[in-house]
Amino acid sequence: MTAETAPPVPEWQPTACILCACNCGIEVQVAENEIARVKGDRAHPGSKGYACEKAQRLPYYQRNPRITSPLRRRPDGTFEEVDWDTATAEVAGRLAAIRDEHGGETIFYYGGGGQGNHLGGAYSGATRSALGSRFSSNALAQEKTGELWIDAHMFGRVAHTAPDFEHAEVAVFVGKNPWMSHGFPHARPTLKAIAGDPERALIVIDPRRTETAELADIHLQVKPGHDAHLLAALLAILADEDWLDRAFLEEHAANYERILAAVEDVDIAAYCRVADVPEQLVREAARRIGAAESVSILEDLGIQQAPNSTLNSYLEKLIWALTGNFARPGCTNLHTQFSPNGLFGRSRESRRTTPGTGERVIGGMFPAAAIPEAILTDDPARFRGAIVESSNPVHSLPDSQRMREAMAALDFSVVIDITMTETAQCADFVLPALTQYEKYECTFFNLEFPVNVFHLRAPVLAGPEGPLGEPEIHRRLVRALGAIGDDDLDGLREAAREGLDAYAAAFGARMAERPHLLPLATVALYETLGPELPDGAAAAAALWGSAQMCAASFPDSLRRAGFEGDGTALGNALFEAALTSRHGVVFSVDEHDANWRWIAAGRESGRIDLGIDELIDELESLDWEPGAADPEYPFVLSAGERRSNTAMTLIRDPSWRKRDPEGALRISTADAEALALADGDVVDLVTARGRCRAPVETTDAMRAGHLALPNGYGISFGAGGPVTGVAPNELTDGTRRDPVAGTPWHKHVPARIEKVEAG
Ligand SMILES: Nc1nc2c(c(=O)[nH]1)N[C@H]1C(S)=C(S)[C@@H](COP(=O)(O)OP(=O)(O)OC[C@H]3O[C@@H](n4cnc5c(=O)[nH]c(N)nc54)[C@H](O)[C@@H]3O)O[C@H]1N2
Ligand SMILES: Nc1nc2c(c(=O)[nH]1)N[C@H]1C(S)=C(S)[C@@H](COP(=O)(O)OP(=O)(O)OC[C@H]3O[C@@H](n4cnc5c(=O)[nH]c(N)nc54)[C@H](O)[C@@H]3O)O[C@H]1N2
Ligand code: SF4
Ligand SMILES: [Mo]
Repeated sequence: MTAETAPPVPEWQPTACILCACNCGIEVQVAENEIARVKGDRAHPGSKGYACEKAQRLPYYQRNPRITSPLRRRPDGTFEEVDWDTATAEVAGRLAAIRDEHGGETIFYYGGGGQGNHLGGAYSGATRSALGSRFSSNALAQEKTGELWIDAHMFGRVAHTAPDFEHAEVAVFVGKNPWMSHGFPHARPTLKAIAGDPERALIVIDPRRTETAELADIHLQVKPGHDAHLLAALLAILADEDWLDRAFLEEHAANYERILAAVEDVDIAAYCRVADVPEQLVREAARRIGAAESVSILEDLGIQQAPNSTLNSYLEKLIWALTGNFARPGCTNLHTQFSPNGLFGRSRESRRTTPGTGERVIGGMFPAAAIPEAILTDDPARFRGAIVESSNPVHSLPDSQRMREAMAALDFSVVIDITMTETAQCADFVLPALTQYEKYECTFFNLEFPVNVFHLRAPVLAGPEGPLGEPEIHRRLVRALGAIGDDDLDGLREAAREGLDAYAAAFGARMAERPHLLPLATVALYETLGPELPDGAAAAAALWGSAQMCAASFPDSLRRAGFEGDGTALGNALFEAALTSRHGVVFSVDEHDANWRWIAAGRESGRIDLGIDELIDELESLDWEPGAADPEYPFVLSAGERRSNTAMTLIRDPSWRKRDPEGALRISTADAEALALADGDVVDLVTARGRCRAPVETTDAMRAGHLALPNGYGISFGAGGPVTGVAPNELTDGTRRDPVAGTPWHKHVPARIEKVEAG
């Protein structure tokens, strides 16, 4: 082929990986409207070229079987296609009827974004407000609400922390396997650097010898569900051997007397024994932490979805707090946020409680595991309508069977998704959305310190006819609900044409004049500023409000990142940079002193509050066997382990997995021998809520008595298509959950195994 006839080499286009919350910057080459090649984006200021192997499999996300028309359920249970005008009018009408008869608070909202798509969720606030809906939730209320509740208690207003493993002398992971699940930038190179440096140490607390534990200097192979004992013993040793930073506590902490006394009362030997970890090894870990110049700690699902989960988070945070590993390089730090609602800034408990169960609502999030109970109850405030967006709760909430019953008991439900999910199959209406490579998108998981990054992605593929972006879906619903009047937005578009300064003035004045528009602001921005944004970026209009909020909350941090101006001008500068930086933009840079200013801004004393009486009570009355042993179910099952071939339910084509297509049940070599099981043998896994069949993988990395099933399996490839592997929540029980935050014990499911005889 000559140079003239060779097809042009497609250019590399910047975007991001959406398969975990790291959202590494990537570049893709597109051929025939498909992602053909993927590589890490060196120009991305956060990930700087890093991407793991999963990013290579993103084309499979794009190949999910698509819904291309709104679908309405017929009386016989099947779906029929309807046009958008019919769909919008009927969905708005059905939800409005529930609101008018029972009150908007009986309509709940679930989701609003997966790992990388939070822009749609920003617009959903307008729809919810138009309906008077007050309860919402998402996956965070199955994992992080306990931790967020403690953060809010400790810090007050700016209340979410970032570890700094890049600079930490000692890194500790509690119920977290970052080699597989990531969770912080450059996870694998950072872990290797720590493991390879004799001056630094890696400590892992996990019942399984995970890929991360393989690299560790110290692995505390705790008995499942006994982290509270282990962490309490570790704290007791730190106190007993005088490793606490008393000067730090004196200067910066409050209310630590009672928790210190409780920790000092712990019987170290007995607690190590019940956690089944040698006391000497726990002492070694405590000494390594105590002697270190800097320590960073990260907890995750292994304790957040297990007995005592909120107490575990409290004890985990006390490790760095009592040793003064805060507000310094290599330690825990607070961080800025660029998001529409201060995602983690409002993590306090609200005065609302859940209908039916009366539980806490933390950070505005309804305890996800309690949703079926809040539907299947006689409480007059019970949920009757649901909007589910970018989430698959029938698959991801505990007890799928009960969630299906709950969906069927609703007066009306609508699902907004790209594909026919398990949840969509239970809905009354399904609205098709564009994928994250066909529209403008962004993530609000910007959770880093001292440098924080925001990335607006532009579409790289053309979407099919039919699906819409979520901002447009919400605009139509809000308009159909009549929440924005004909003259409400008059003149704003003209102001936008004059520039952002004129727009800021006009928009501010309109909101002050008509405060009922404030909760509808994202849709108002989309309709007035949106059309004036370059390159069809109307969906990014809501970010103008986020940028203003970010500038108002963190002006010094933005200035250090190079943004200039005061008031709305500073926000405008950030917005323009976010809009035009295709590889992501550094929006804030901080010094470690900022931590103390942020605490002082929300709390006069400027101190970290370490006393949480409710959890100290729980510690003082800790059971030896949390989660109650039942002889009928002698094993503890971790239902939903992260492996290199899992990505929640983002990819449905089973052929994306080159290994382990069925999702093996991991079992210890000792248990396998006792049950005469070999690799590949098929077993029935039985719990109080279900029975599932899976092949086994025997391994000496598991503790005896512990089993693990992967997450993300057990979904169909297209509605009615084949289902591969076990859906973990066919086995779990939503009533087994944390008393403080309601987080379900997915990692601690009592189970038994029955061997399936060949043939
Ligand atoms: N490859 C991949 N990566 C992902 C995801 C994915 O689906 N696939 N999902 C993303 C999401 S949504 C999240 S929230 C994160 C989760 O990331 P992780 O929390 O790291 O993931 P898990 O594998 O579910 O659980 C972590 C560890 O908890 C351990 N564990 C089980 N029981 C106990 C216990 O009683 N005590 C202790 N200490 N540990 C226990 C397990 O052995 C496991 O190694 O991963 C993200 N990254
Ligand atoms: N047993 C057990 N259960 C668990 C866990 C466990 O470890 N064990 N882990 C829990 C955790 S930590 C999490 S985070 C949750 C995850 O559970 P969910 O929050 O339900 O998240 P996903 O499975 O990622 O579902 C994302 C949905 O978004 C859709 N989607 C993708 N892109 C778009 C888009 O651009 N627009 C729209 N509208 N939709 C889109 C996908 O098709 C998919 O249906 O599961 C929880 N459930
Ligand atoms: S670490 Fe997460 S975001 Fe980064 S490439 Fe891997 S799966 Fe994608
Ligand atoms: Mo998660």
